Amino acid sequence: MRDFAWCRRRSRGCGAFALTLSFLLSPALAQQAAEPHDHSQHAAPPVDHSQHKMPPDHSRHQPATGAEKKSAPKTPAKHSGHPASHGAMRHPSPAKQATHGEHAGGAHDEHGGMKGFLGPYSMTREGSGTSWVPDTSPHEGIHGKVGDWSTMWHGYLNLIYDHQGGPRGGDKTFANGMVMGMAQRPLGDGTLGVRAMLSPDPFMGKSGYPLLLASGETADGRTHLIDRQHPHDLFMELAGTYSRNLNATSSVFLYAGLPGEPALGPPAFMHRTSGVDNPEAPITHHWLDSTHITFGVVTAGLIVDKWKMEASAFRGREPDQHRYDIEAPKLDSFSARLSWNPIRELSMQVSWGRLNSPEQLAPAVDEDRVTASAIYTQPFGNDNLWSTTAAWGRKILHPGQTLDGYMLESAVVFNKTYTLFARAERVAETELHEGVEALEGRILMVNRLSVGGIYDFYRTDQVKFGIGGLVSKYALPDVLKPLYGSDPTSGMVFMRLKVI
Ligand SMILES: [Cu+2]
Repeated sequence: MRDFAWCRRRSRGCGAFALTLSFLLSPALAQQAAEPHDHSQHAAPPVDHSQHKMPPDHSRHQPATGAEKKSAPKTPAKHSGHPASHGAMRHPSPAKQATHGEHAGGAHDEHGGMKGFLGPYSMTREGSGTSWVPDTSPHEGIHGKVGDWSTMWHGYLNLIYDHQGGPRGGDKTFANGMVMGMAQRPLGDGTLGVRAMLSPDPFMGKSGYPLLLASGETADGRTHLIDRQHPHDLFMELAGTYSRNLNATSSVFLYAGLPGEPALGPPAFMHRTSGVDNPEAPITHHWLDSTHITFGVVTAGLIVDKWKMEASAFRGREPDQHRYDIEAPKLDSFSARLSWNPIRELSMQVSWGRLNSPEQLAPAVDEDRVTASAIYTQPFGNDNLWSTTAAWGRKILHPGQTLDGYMLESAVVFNKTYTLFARAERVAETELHEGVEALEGRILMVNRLSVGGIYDFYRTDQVKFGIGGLVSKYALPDVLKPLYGSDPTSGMVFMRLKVI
C-alpha cells in the first residue's frame, strides 16, 4: 500500500485509473449487464455495421422495426458465439444486408456496440494489451451500453487441486482466474477506451502454487520462486487507449497502463484461445509473455490494414512480491513489435525488448528479449473451434547467458461444451539448479507436456460451469533426475466458471 500512497501523491493518472475502476465496477452497470440477451436467438440481430456514419443511438433518429426496437442500443447485449456463427445470422432488413459486406474484416459493432479499441476492425482481433489475435477468435463477454459508452465484462475463475510429483513437487488447493471490464466511446474520428483487469491470484499466497520447472519472480524478496508459479498481481491492467482513424482500414493509437502490457511477446496466455482453458501457467512465461503485468507502460502504434507497428516505453522491473499494490511507474525500458494478420484465421508477431534490470534478485542484469509467434484459430463444423499457438522467445542476459524457450499449445472446443487442450514446452534453464554446486552455471534443456480436458455440464446465456483435469509429464536431462526423480508425473483437477 506504500506504493499506492506514493501514487496518490505524485500522479494524477492514478486518480484517473481509480475513477475508471470504480466506474467499471459500479453496481448500476453490473445490473444493466445482468439482463443480456443472445443475438443468435433473434430473427433480426441488432447489427449495425455502419457505425461511423451513424449517431450512437440511432433508435432516436430513425423508425425501428419491432425486432430492432427490442434490441435498441440501450439494451445490454451479449454475443455468445464466435465470429463464424455470424454467418448463420439472418439479416431480413435489406438496409442491413447492404452494409454487411464490412463484416469480412471492417469495423462493425455487433458486439453490443464494440469495435476495435485500436483501429477500425472487428474487436475480435484484439488480445491482451495492444496485442492481436486472429479475427476468428471467439468474442466472449457480457455487453452493455451506458450513455455513449459501450461496455463489456469478461472473466473466469478456476478452483484447482494441484499435485506436482517427485521430490520437488507439492500439493495445493487454490483459485486463479481474472475479471475484466472494458468501456469505449467514439471521440472525434476515433475511439476512447478504458479497461481494468483484476486477478484473484494474490489470495493464494505470496509463494503461488507448485508447478514443476516454473521459475521467475519471488515470494519474499530474497529467494527465487523455483518449481512454483508466482501469483499475479490483484491489478493486472488499468489502462486507457485512444485511437484515431486515418481511413477505413488504418489508424494511429496510444495506450497507457499502470499496470499495463508493453508491445512485447504474444498475447498473454490467459488471452489466447489456445491457452485460456489450461489452468496452469506456461513454464515459458518469462520467455514470452511475463511482461503482461508491467507497472508503467506507454505505447504508440500505427495500423495499416492488416499490419500493426508499435513501440513501448515501460518499467523493466517485474512486479515485486507485494501483490495487492500499485507499484511506482518508470519508463526505463523499450520494446517494438510488428504484427500481421494476413487472413482472418492467422495472427503473427515479432518483437524485441530491452528490459532494464527486470529481476529484483539480480538487479545488475539487463535483458534483451526477442520473440516470434503465430496463432491460428479455425472455427469448424457447427459450433466448434480449434486454436493453436506456436511461440519462441529468447532471453539475452547482459551480462549473462542466452536462453531460448519454445512453446506449442492447442485447444479444441466442441459445441462450447467439450474442451481438449495440450501444451508442449522446451526451455533453456539456469535457475532450477541454482545452488547445486556441480551444475552451477550450466544451461539445461527441460521439457514439459501437459494434456487435459474440460466438460462444461451447465451453461446459461452468460456463463458456463465445468469440471476438468490435466496431466503433465517431463523430459529432463539425466543430471536433473536426482533433483526431480526419474519420471515425475503431475496433475490438476479443477472446477471452472467462465463468462461466455
Ligand atoms: Cu503472468
